[in-house]
Amino acid sequence: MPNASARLFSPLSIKDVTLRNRIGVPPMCQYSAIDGLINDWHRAHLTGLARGGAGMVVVEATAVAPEGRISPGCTGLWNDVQAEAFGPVVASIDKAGAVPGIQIAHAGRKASANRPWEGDDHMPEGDPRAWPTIGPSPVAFGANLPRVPREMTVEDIQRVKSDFVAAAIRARDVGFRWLELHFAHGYLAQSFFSVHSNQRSDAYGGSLENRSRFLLETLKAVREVWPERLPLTARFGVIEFDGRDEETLVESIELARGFKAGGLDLLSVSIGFSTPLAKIPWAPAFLVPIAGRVRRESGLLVASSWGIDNPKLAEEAVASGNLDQVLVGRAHLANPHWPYRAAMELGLDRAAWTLPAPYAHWLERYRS
Ligand code: 8CM
Repeated sequence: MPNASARLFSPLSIKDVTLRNRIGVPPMCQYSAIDGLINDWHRAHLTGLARGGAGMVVVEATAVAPEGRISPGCTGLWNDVQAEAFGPVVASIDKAGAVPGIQIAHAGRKASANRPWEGDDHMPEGDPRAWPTIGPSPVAFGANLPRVPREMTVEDIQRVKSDFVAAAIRARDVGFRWLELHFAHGYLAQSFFSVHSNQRSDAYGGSLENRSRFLLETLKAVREVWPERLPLTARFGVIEFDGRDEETLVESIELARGFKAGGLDLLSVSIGFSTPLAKIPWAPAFLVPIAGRVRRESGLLVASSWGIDNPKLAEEAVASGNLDQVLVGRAHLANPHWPYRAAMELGLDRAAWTLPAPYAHWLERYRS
């Protein structure tokens, strides 16, 4: 008997937004923008993913300030010209039946790097394309990212928070219906939370409460401008795999409860990437049980990713109650029609005509 009731293909409603299934495309940097402007490469890429059937497509880490870009090729949302360039991208994702989302980000001490195919390392300080980096403390990440950031003043902290707010307003006004705050992967927000990068002795460092402050204040400020009826989410690294994992997880779950109280609608559970010394136990879907624990102990809806390229693992992650949404990244690069393949593998090939909905539903949209 075909499994005609796969949980992976059940809709997910959050406030006024309904995703046609539990498959999401997480933000994936293309390093192909000039001056932060999104272009036709991104539009073709993101539209392809949207028409492939995912319920949601999130635009790559988009910088809230020029110095917050990971590389010179990152997209930005720090001015109105950039915002305007997003218009056709949003319309195109939307028309293909996926909910258009965007991740807004500040790369902190990991900013000012070469693109992956240029070395994925910090541009040398004398490089005319490089810019000075900032962070909670003057501590470098190390390894390929050796540059020491300038310690942020409280004025810097206020400015970056208002940069997040301004970017959220632009994202709202250009029609995005899903906003993700990049609080993960060792970038600025995660670096406030992590003891690997935060050695401050003021209100933004030290205790769990203080290390959480930048993240909770940014969430609160963005929540005030992001429409109440639209999902506000964050990606956050709940664990580092640095040998103090239980302690970090307990702290992360406490922060996740704070996120929930602060109006977050869903947490994208990821890895901290705060130290090059981490020993990450890569394996298919290895983060799913950890995300499930965060879900149970925080009461938040959760999504997660990492090595979920097998449809049966994706289905199991939802059916087991560990994830509300499965983020399929690299497998989507390999096959933008991954949801269709998943439907076939899960025995839903008949239903597939209506379910990743794209094919019928998408044509319906193009008829007008
Ligand atoms: C690139 C940019 C931003 C991110 C990223 C990457 C690559 C891998 C990853 O996260 O895990 O958050």
